[in-house]
Amino acid sequence: MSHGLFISFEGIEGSGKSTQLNLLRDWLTEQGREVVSVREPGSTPIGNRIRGLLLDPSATEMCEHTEMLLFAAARAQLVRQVIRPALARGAMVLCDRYLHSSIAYQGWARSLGRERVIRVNAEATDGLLPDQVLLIDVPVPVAMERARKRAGLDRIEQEDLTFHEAVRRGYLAEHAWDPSRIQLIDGDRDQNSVLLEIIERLDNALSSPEA
Ligand code: T5A
Repeated sequence: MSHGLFISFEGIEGSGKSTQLNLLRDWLTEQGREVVSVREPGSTPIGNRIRGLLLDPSATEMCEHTEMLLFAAARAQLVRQVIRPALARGAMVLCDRYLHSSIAYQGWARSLGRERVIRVNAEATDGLLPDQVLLIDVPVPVAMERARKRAGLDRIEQEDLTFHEAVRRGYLAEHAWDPSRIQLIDGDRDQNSVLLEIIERLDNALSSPEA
């Protein structure tokens, strides 16, 4: 069975990961590759319903465990309905957030612990890990300034600076833990420079016979 390449984009809100995902998708499509792009939570009808609940600013009573399990539930659906079938036919899958968001946000910033989040998600994803994780890193004040320009903040965006700093520290700790899978990319530059670095970093993975 052929196996495509699975790449996730990670970073705090406003880091520019969705922008980079779209730029990379367009670049890969121009190269004639089949690209499937998805975002978390969401990208399936069930996942979108779970997304509505997770990001609803009025759902203030939601506890950390419920939050972790709802993200994992949306992921379980996405893996089985979209990601696995796409990889099985040899497509490239670009995912805007995946497991490492849960590790950074719920594991680190909500203090549930990385091991617990990894355990729960091993079941949800059936052990499917991205081949490469692109961590777009930007200082929190820069990212918040970018995010502020948009209308309305969702439930998680409304958290204070301390929370977002904890998320960023979590991501950087995960990079230190697994530097060959989690590529650290400086996102505090113009969009094209960031894209060029991403393409350079993916060079080996893109030229492997499986990609
Ligand atoms: N979450 C998610 C968890 O807690 N656990 C989980 O397991 C998962 C999967 C999802 C929320 O859920 C949380 C994390 C999130 O809080 P979302 O609505 O999907 O929320 O939002 P985000 O993924 O956070 O996406 P954002 O749009 O907020 O941030 P991005 O994707 O990092 O930023 P982007 O690309 O949209 O850019 C933001 C702005 O900056 C500009 C863009 O034009 C845009 O205006 N920009 C730049 N400006 C200057 N220089 C650059 N290099 C720029 N790049 C982009």
